[in-house]
Amino acid sequence: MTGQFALTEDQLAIQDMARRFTADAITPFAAQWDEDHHFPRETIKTAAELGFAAIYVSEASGGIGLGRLEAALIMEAMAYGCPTTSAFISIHNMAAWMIDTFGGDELKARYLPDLVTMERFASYCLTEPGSGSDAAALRTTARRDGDDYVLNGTKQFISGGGVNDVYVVMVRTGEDGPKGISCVVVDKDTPGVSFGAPERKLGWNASPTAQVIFDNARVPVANRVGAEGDGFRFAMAGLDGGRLNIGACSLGGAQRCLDEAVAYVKDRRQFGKAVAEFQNTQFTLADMATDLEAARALLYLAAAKVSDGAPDKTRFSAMAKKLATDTGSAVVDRALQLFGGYGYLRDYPIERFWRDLRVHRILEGTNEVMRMIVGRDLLK
Ligand code: FAD
Ligand code: 2MC
Repeated sequence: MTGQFALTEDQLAIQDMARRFTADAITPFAAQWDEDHHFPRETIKTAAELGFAAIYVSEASGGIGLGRLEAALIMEAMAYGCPTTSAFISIHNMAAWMIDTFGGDELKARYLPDLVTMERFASYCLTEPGSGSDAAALRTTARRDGDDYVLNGTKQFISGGGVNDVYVVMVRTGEDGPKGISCVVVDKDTPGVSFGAPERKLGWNASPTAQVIFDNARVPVANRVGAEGDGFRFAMAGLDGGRLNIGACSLGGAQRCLDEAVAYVKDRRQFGKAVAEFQNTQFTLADMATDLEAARALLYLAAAKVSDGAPDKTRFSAMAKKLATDTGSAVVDRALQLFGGYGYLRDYPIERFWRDLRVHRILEGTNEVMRMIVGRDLLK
């Protein structure tokens, strides 16, 4: 990258720091975390020491106050070792950013000091059993009773459900549709809050996923983020950044598999020569690298737009999430093919990335929803 497309010295430094952290603390252990379904709490807390728990939380609130491109660089670097862990940290960042950006001073003072250090971990709770893509149809209610809200309902597929300490929850306080939704912060130990069994998944094994269930859970009105009725807008604004990060996690994971494939085909011999010498191999690698760079370029542009608050930021975030996650899966799949049967074995990292990246096309808005967002914006 040169000229206007070059990363700055500061961006290169943060990327280098994230890469070194990944090489030391994530890459050597990620396969075992996947195998054991181990949630690497201590490693994630170490990331917080580098500021990675509050990348775009303001410095006034204890964050490192960086932009979305810097966040993407960090997520991409950590996903080179483990996309699941990187995405887990992204979700915490999204929740912390929502409190910092839309919360009042008292709420921020109560929650952010522990979130920026990851003394406490945060989840983002939008999805419900009956409302996934149609998120504005959510039915978890928060009924006002004096100085409290009383919450009833179930959140589905919550990353960190049951292990995290703080839940940023979208609830219905008013009419049907997006305008009746508010956002409240709920502590894990609130009476009436319980969790479903950990979901058994294809991938993302290092990241626990569970239902979060509210049964007459009393939450102080003071825990509301911003005004009543603004919760859906906050949730969507959070996802503008979250989707960039998920895209970046796909890029990082796919880059790892491309690098592994380049090394493998030089070493593996068939028909008396290295697999790298077949033109099919060279063309496949060329396509993988080209597609990855194209997706990366769009993602970095979208990240700059979200940082700048550009009018088309939501459309660009959706386009970048779709392209990066589709491309990431396709690149990893081609890497697996180049490994032949060995790519299918757990002895090599490719199959783990194949499983982990698959869900990026579904969560934080399916890629069909991303196309809906883009299409609507083009036609409005
Ligand atoms: P559905 O909405 O039922 O979709 C089913 C299919 O229909 C999809 O292919 C979808 O694209 C398609 N479809 C739906 N509507 C349309 C349409 N209008 N046009 C065309 N196609 C359409 N959620 C959270 O809130 N917090 C989390 O931390 C979280 N973590 C997750 C972790 C994992 C491992 C997983 C699997 C999910 C997680 N989710 C989380 C939920 C995730 O965001 C949803 O699964 C996702 O938004 C899709 O919702 P759904 O599963 O209900 O699918
Ligand atoms: N930023 C700010 N406001 C936004 C926004 C954004 N990015 N997107 C929408 N809004 C506002 C919008 O302006 C409107 O307000 P107003 O009427 O005042 O103008 C309001 O929100 C409603 O928006 P829509 O009319 O677009 O709502 P609709 O219900 O038609 O569709 C859709 C919204 C489909 C885009 C949304 O439901 C969606 O993103 N669905 C996918 C759900 C999803 O992404 N879930 C992810 C869960 S988290 C996860 O998976 C994790 C792993 C953490």
